[in-house]
Amino acid sequence: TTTFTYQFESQTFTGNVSFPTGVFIDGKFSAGSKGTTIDVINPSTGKVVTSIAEGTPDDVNRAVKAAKRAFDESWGLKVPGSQRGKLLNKLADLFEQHSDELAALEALDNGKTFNWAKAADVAASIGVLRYYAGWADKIHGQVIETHEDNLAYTRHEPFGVVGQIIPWNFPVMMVSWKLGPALATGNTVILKPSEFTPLSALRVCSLINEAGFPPGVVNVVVGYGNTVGQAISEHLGIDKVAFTGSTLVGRKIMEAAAKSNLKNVTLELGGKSPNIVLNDADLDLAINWSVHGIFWNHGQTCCAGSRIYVQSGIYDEFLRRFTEKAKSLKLGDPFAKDSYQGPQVSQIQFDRIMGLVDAGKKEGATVHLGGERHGNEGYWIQPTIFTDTKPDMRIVQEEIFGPVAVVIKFEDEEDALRQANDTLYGLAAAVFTTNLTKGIQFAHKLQAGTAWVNCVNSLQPNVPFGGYKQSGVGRELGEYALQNYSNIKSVHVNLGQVIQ
Ligand code: TXE
Repeated sequence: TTTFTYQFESQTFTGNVSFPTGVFIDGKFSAGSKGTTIDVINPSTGKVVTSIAEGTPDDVNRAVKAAKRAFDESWGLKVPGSQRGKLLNKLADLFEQHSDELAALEALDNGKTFNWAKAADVAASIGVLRYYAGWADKIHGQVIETHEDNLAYTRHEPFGVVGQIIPWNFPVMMVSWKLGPALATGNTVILKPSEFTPLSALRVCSLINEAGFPPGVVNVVVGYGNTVGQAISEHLGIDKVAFTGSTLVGRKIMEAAAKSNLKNVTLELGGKSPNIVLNDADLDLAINWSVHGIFWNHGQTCCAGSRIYVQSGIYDEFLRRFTEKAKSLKLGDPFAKDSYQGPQVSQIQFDRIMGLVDAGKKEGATVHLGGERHGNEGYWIQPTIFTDTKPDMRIVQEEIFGPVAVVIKFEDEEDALRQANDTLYGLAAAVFTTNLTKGIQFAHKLQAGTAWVNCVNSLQPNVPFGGYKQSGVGRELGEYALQNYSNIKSVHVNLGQVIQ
């Protein structure tokens, strides 16, 4: 096992972070079964910051054994919900104590700014862990009245061992979204962080031990998607898999689950969220939120408002002021106080985004702002705005997952709704209007799992989040997420019915 040590300096945090890395199984760190490593790259510079152990399908097998043993002996329904809640709260306390470190690790291997990582990602993670800590002793079934000679009731039982595969855009937040409901309901976990952003999840492993979770309750195996991710999806000893990532990989996971043991699958996938601004919108509000919607987290947000439909009466003014605001966003060192935008996460994502920007140019859209790389090292991209698009252009249909907006003029509200819903995706949608009745009518007609009126990106631990159409299956957050992690058992007890 190795230790990662790094000296961070930012306006709000200066310190040494040092923690063991490796494959985390049964409460211990070790090398992966092949003894190989994965380089962790700082996307601001493109340089390697450390190497961590590469997990393998053999390591997944080991983790499944540990998780199964933990489930049978020291977790699941063996442990009262109040105790599971206590440990989740302890973990939240430790997240709080180490929030600077966790935010610094996000800035280092993801490239998001330290300040946002701390104020949004880490703070939201703490909120989610506490929310599910509160649920842990409030999970129960129902007594169902049938007839006098029968007692019927349901139990909400954990699945057992669950696999969780998470992406790189919100590394630590996805750890909390996944662990919170899975542990509250009594499951044990094998978590696979993204190979691009493993550091915060590896730091969390030590916090899990410190919180006092029994060994094997949480196991973390960092590895590649087509090895470790695939092994989790098809493992016969894993009873459920939860995934956040691309629609392409979500499909593979569902297929692997179908071909193996028909494990329960929940998916949180991509999006191409529409953001509709009506003539009567409060323009300051609409512009500020719209900028946040697409440029926050460098556009690497599954619910990013990447298609902005603006009604003709305000189109010119909206575009002018939206562009001014986008221009004013400061690209810079993720650890600097005034930086808003850092680099994209990886060379692969940089190339994918620039490929789509080029497709937009070739297909005849106008580059109204940006459209080029920023600087000459790392994976930085200028905030980019396209206009004069056509509905079938790739930049209008495909998830770009970068700081790239398309701004589209419309006349008629029905037409805006039709265009907004003309997508394979259905994760989120927003509408800006001062007419609340109209806002609510739009919210009801938009085909999306989340509809925002006069805001975007609003997520709360107690409000469910998930996709319509090809944006996903199942819901995370809120009480609804507990269903993702519970098997419902019906019990019938005969109280005197006689059969001849
Ligand atoms: O995601 P992948 P990528 C979208 C976004 C982005 C695109 C590609 O559009 O441009 O996906 O990103 C693991 N079996 N989103 O390629 O591959 C992988 O190791 C099992 C939206 O990085 O889906 C990682 O842990 N697992 C999204 C996780 O899947 C596999 C967030 C996500 O990576 C696997 C990220 C396999 N065969 C990207 N292949 C969102 N919903 O927020 C890969 N993985």
